[in-house]
Amino acid sequence: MIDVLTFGETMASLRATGPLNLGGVLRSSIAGAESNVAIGLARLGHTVRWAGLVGEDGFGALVERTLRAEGVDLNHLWRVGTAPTGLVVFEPRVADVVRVTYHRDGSAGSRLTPGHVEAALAEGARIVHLTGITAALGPEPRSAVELACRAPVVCLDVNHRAKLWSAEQAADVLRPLVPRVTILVASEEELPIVAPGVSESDQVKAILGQGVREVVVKRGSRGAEVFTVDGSVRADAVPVRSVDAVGAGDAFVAGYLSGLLDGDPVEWRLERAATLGAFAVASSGDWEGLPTRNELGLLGLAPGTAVR
Ligand code: KDG
Repeated sequence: MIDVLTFGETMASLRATGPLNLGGVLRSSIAGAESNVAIGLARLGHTVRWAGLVGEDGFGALVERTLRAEGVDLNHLWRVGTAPTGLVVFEPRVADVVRVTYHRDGSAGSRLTPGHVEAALAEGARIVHLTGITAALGPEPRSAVELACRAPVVCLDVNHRAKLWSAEQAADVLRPLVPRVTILVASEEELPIVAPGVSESDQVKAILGQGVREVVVKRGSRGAEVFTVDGSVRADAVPVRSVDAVGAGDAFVAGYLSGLLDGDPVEWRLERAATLGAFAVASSGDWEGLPTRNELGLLGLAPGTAVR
């Protein structure tokens, strides 16, 4: 059985070297929260399948070629001629602040239906990884997420994207899914979307009370904490020079799930999650800088080290 099945929209990405209105160079790549996780896991040697739709265009071919090159299983990738591949543009504004613009309305990826993922789900996976982004794409993608929540082990990353839907809309859709989730991942700001309560501890209690096994709370540069019915474990972030923080949350999830698949205790899973998050922050692109297994120790090397 495959280790992880994930699905959603993967777009072509364009990263600008400066403000868009001044012109300049755009570097093309691909971006999508779920495929970022898939690449992170594949680089660490796990078997991972991504399902979704791309347009029959150059950007769709880029998505397909990139994921294939990264060792992600694409048996359930669909090419459609009736809609274009979505596009996301990253525009650096000032140091460490990037503006994100989507061109994804009516995109191929947003035409995902339960039918597209049914077969992949039937084939099974040790973990099914989902994000709130897919549920935000429309009623059909949302139904696909709801269907996937019937899998035995589900990881849901809230991944709220305010440009796609409001916190209230997200809460209406995601809260009913919580009882089906095994591992819930959220930033501190996202917790109120999935649970009632004024304080974080009330929110975590409410989530655990619905049968969720692990609540993973991301605290950015202040690290992360995992809550279970037995208590909590926390870890610091790994300090690195920030180059591009986009994708750090997905890298964190890939590290956490990798540790889980390896049978590691929560402490070690968090350590790997923090390490992958740091790799993403310290390198340009959503996923390009993620490590292979034998590179995991690289961040511990002294600055200026040449690895020969
Ligand atoms: O987590 C990084 C993602 O946000 C980025 O790759 C684009 O998937 C994306 C989205 O929908 O925002």
